[in-house]
Amino acid sequence: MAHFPTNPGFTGAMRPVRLQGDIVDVEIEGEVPDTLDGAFYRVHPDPQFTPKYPDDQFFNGDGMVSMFRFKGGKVDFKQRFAQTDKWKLENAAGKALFGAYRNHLTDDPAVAGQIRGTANTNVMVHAGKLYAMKEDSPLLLMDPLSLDTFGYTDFGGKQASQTFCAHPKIDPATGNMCAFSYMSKGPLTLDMSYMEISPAGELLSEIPFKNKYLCMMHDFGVTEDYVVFNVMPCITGLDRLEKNMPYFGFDHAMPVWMAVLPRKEGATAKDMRWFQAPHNCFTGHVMNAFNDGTKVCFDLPIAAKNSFPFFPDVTGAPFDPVGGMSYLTRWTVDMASNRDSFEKVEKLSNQADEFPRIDDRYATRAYRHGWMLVFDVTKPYEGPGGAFMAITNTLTHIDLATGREKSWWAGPQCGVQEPCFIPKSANAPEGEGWVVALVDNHVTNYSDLCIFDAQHVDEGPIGRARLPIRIRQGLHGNFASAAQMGA
Ligand code: V55
Ligand code: FE
Repeated sequence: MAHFPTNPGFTGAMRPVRLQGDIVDVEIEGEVPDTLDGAFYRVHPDPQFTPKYPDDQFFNGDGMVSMFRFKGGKVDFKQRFAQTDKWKLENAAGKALFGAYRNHLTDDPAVAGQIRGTANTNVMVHAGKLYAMKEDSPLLLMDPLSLDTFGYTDFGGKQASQTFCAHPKIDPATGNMCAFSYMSKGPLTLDMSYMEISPAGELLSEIPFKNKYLCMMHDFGVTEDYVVFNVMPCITGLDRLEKNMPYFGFDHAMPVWMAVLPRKEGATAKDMRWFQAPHNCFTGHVMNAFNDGTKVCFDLPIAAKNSFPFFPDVTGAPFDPVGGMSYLTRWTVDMASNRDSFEKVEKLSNQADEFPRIDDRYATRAYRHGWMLVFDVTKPYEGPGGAFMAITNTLTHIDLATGREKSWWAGPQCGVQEPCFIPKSANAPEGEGWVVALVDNHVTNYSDLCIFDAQHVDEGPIGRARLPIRIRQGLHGNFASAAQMGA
C-alpha cells in the first residue's frame, strides 16, 4: 500500500508520477519542423516505491527516462524506468530496500554490497547506446529505440574507477566522450579520474588523481587542451552517514578551487594545477569551457551562498534564498602563471539562472550562443503549495558576443525544464536551429514539450507536443539524430 510522504517533496507539483508507456503521434499545437529526425531523451527521479524515510531527497528517486521521437513533423513519446540493479531488486521485493540518498548504512541487509545507483541524472546517446547516468555508480546502458535496459558496464573490465559522472561532454574534434569519476575507489574516497571513450564505445584513457576534500563533484569542463574541475564545499563524511543526516552539507568556511589538468598524452595527477577562487561560493552546472593558449575560461552559474536547501549549511544557519541564486559567470586562469589565483571573474548575466546549455558542436571551443533557465522572481506563480524549489519559470537565450538576452516567461502556472539545442542541420552555423524544453503546468497537471526557434525564444514556442500527463520535474537530457539512435 503506497503512502507517500506528505511533505513538499512528494506533493503538489512534486507528486510522483511513475507512469511508463507510449503515445504514438502526440497531439501537436503549432508546428513541429518536418526536417527534424531524431529524438530528445531526458530523465527525472521518480520513486518506484514509497521511500524508506519520509524526508527522502528528490535526488534519490529512480531514473525515469522519457523519449520524444521527432520524424516527419510528428512526435512519438515513450517513457520507461531505467532498470538499475536497485530497481530490479526492489521490483522483485515489491518495496523499497535501499534507504537514504547515498547512505548504504540505511539499506536493508538483503541488498548489502549491491550497486545503489538510480540512473536519474542524465541520458545521452553515445556509441549506439543510451547512456543513463548517476554520479555515485557505474554507467548504465539502455537501448535508444526501445528504452530497454542492458545493465551496468565497466567497459569490458577496462574501467578501474567504480563510478561514472552524469555530465560527460562530447569533444567535437574527435567524437570522444570526455567524462570523470569521483569516489572512484568506493564511497567517501578522495580518488577521482578523467576518462575518454571513443565513438565506438571503447575506454581509451583513464587518468587517476586525488581531490582536495570530500565533496559533490557534479559537473566539469573540457577545452581543446585542458580538463577543468570546480571543487566546492558541498561536503560529506562518514559522520554524516552514521547520523543519517542529509548526505551533503555546505561549508562556507572552506576554499573553492578551479583545478586544471592538461589533455595531453601521458598527463598525470602531477600535471594538475589548483587555482583558488577569490571567495567561497556555490558552483552550478557548466555552460562551456575553452582555452586561448594557456588562458582557460570556465563559464558556469555561481551563487554567493549555498543553492541547495536540502543540503543545509553545516553550521545550522538557515537557508538564504537570495544568496543561493546563481548568475552565469566566467572564471579565467592562466596555466602559464605561477600564481594559484584567478586572472579574472566576470559576471555574464544579471538574471538568476541555472541549467545552462550550448550548441554542443561548440563544446570545448570559443562560442557565442547559450540557453538557460531563469528564476524570474518578479513574476506571479499560481501553482499549488509544494513547489519544491524556486521556479525556473523563464527560458533565456544569451548572446555572449553582445551580452543581449532574450527571454520567454512560461506563465503563472508553469515551470520550464532544462532546454536542449538541436542544430538545423549538421553543418548549420552555431546557434542556428531549435531549442526544446518541457513546460509543466502545475495547475492543470499537463506537460508540453515546447519547440522554439533557438535565437528567438522570446517569440514563444513555434510548436508544442501536448502530453495528457505531467512529466515530473527532471534534470538533464540530450538530442540524438536518427543516425546516432540507430533508427
Ligand atoms: C545533482 C543531482 C543529483 C545528484 C547529485 O543537480 C547532484 C545536482 C539527480 O541527482 O545525485
Ligand atoms: Fe546536473
